[in-house]
Amino acid sequence: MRTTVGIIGAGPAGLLLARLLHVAGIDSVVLESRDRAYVEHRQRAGILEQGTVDVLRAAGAGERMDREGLRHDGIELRFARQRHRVDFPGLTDGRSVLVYAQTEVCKDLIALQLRESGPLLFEAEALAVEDADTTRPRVPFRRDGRADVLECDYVVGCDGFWGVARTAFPTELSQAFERTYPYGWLGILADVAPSHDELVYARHDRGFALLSMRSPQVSRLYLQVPADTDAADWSDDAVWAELERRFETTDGWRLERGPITQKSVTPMRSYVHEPMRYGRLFLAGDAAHIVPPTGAKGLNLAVGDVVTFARALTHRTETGSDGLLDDYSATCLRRVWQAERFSYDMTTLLHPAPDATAFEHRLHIARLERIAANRAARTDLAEGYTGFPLD
Ligand code: RFL
Ligand code: PHB
Repeated sequence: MRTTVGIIGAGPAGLLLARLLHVAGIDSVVLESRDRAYVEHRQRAGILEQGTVDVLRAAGAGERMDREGLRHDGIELRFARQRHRVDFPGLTDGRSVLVYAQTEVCKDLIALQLRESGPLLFEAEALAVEDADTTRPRVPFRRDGRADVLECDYVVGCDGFWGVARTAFPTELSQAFERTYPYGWLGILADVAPSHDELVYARHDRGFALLSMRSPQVSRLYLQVPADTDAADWSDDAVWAELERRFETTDGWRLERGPITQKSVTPMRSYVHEPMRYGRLFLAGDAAHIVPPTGAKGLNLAVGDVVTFARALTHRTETGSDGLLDDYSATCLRRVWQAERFSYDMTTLLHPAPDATAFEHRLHIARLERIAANRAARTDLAEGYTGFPLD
């Protein structure tokens, strides 16, 4: 098999990249190790920044998103049993975010790709990236028990944190920056209307809690838990009781319970691999960087990377210049590090760490009080949450 751009991975990064290249008249082949149902039902992110929404719409993938997505103009911060709203449009010249799940983004992009664009091969596992530093990189892969090779002009590794693309970088050229957190999130899906019409981020002495949603009928909720927690150790009743404690307010706000349909634990990690390019191999999305989910940035960062790559390759096709491809890593990393900083700040602000001193705990409360009381502090949060510009 031969193509211009070999794309490893059909998560949001790989799927959107294939679509953007198709729109630009550049052919690609997507290799995905899992089956279609798995990719379409993997529960992950829920918040799209304005810039992500604009990109999906311009790529022709916005029809259902525009119908079913829920526009949110703010979030609520909750601490010391008090509620504090952060209004996005008023603080950011009109920006907002959209609640539209990653599962739905993937379903829309897969349907488009299979209907209109180039090959998308499920259950096709890339085994390596070879000859990345030449003009003819190759991706050996296995499908239906058979070995095959995808020959490309460029390879984009969109294969997530556990993928193979990153391992093709020579170790002497690679640098990894990493932090793990001593806690994770226990996430549930529940068949009950969200108890609030905006997301609620709560800091409580017992730990962080987040109220989010998938639709007007389905709630998504998270609890901070120790990093090694097994979701099976939490009964449904225990989850609801703990959520009630952490969301409790002085004004009688109530959390509605409902049947829990899914329960799992997500670890928390910050990670950046530099550089994001080696020869004709480019990394995009979680393959290159991970953020803890508190800032809702993971999916949005992946979108930024593939937009940057598609623009750079289109520029080369139109002008013959490699300039933007050469700048790819530096361009992406500027935005990545802003998102890393924001996600780290949101995480440490809202999660009481088991090893934190009483002094540090009080500092975090003071930071929250500053955000509640001061417009400049709130503006900084609103700008970060609604998204850092692509350029
Ligand atoms: P993905 O979505 O991980 O997709 C990578 C794809 O590559 C495939 N793959 C391979 N295919 C072929 N050959 C190989 N050798 C391959 N190795 C892997 C995988 O099967 C997969 O389909 O990465 P992408 O596209 O970069 O997208 C990034 C986002 O998925 C990610 O940033 C966010 O979902 C992060 N994230 C969350 N972000 C939020 O903003 N809010 C959340 O609540 C949230 N929850 C999560 C998350 C990430 C998680 N991970 C990665 C474990 C929960 C989890 C569990
Ligand atoms: C989600 O809805 O899954 C979600 C929302 C906001 C976050 C993280 C996860 O910060």
